[in-house]
Amino acid sequence: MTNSTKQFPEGFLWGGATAANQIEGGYHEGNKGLNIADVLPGGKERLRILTNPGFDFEIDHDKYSYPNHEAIDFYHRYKEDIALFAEMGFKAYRMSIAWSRIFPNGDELEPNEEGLDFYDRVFDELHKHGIEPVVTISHYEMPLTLVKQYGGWRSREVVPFFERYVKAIFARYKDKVKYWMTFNEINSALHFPIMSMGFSIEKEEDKYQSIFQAFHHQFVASSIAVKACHEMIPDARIGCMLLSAPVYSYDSKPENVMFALQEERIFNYFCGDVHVRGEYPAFAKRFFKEHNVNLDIHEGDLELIKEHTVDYIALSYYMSLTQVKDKSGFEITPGNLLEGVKNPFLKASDWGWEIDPEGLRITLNKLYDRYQLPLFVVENGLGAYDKVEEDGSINDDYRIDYLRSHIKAMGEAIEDGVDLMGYTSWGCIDVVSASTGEFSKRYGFIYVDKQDDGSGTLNRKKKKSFDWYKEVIASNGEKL
Ligand code: BGP
Repeated sequence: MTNSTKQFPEGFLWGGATAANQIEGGYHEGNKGLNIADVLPGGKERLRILTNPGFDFEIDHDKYSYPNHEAIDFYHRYKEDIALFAEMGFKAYRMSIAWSRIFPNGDELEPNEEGLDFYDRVFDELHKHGIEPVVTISHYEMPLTLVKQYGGWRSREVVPFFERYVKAIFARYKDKVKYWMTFNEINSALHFPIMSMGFSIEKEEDKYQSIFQAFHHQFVASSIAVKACHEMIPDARIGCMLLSAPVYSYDSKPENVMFALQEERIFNYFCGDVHVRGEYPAFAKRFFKEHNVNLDIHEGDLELIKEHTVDYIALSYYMSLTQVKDKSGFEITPGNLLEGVKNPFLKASDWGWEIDPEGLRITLNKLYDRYQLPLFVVENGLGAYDKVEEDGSINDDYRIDYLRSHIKAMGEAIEDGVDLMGYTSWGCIDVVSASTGEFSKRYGFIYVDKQDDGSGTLNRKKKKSFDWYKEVIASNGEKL
């Protein structure tokens, strides 16, 4: 099907996205230290850990498998993978740096040269192919020492360690990386703080106090990073990264509409407001009061946050959420560990994530109305089971349909007036799933022969969507 509306601007950053912990493997190579992802088992056990207290952060090979340890071995195969990205015509590749490769325990004084060297080689390879690196500074991979000894982002002591880390990577890569973002899906911590904040909630009554105090530490850390980036790499841009899911009211009953608005404000806008406007939003006051949140704010924090706000907003978008104040009698959807009620107008993926391209247009419009800052869709995609046919082909038309409809929605948003910088679809090559630790939940244009039981050759194979996306990029979004 052809669509020739010329909606996407010249220089639009088409590409794909991954994260170090889900792709690299080599978990103890190059002097890397352990990070939080290294101790997360695969399968059902992971889901239990992400949503329940009492995880001890120890590796137990007799009991569990650890899919992130080898992942898809990008650590050794990055040249082959980047060549495939280049073949698709990627303009940009979003990736993350594993903090624990640069500071293995997180609290050392000097960075690890082998870790720095690895990313030098990756960035050089990308530039060789004319691909712009877009780098997440922290994507679910906090050094384990900071988790175990300090309590993750709950502790203020982590802030100077993060500062040392960001300054080390800015100094080293200032000529190679011009697009940065701080914390992946920072707001996801409201639902599963382990991955991004490095702690689990032990007592339900402490939940909001610990999460919002940790947010405060991350906001301070983010402003330190923004300040350092602007000073050290004046021609770079640095953004925040938000998990975005518009929240619909199930019906027009005013109490449900208000409930959906509250959910949307706390989940979608709270972090964005602080990152972009440099202030805690007005609605936080009542929320904090009602949830017994008393923030420990140090002198100078609020000024720092106000002065060093982000240059753009990066976002992930997979699905929308539908809410009703009283959920009894409603069917619940388990999307991305976020809980909503079933939307009768939407179909869902095999993992219950409701597919809603119009929701992407709505999200982009809402974010742009609110912030008037450039937006960058840095994650979007369909997790699906892929079948390798006897002739070796993988006909992932369902993925093409999903991506096509979401790219169309972005085109509409651009026509609506939204300033959109680019699109890097999630898991451009199959990766370990963050929420389930499975390999069989695949997103890629490139299939990786790695199975849930850990078997497989790790060979790469192009799916049908590979050639489709190549055309999309070559036509700057016109041929869908
Ligand atoms: C986001 C994360 C990614 C990624 C993606 C898909 O929440 O930033 O790391 O994994 O979701 O999620 P999943 O792997 O659980 O399907």
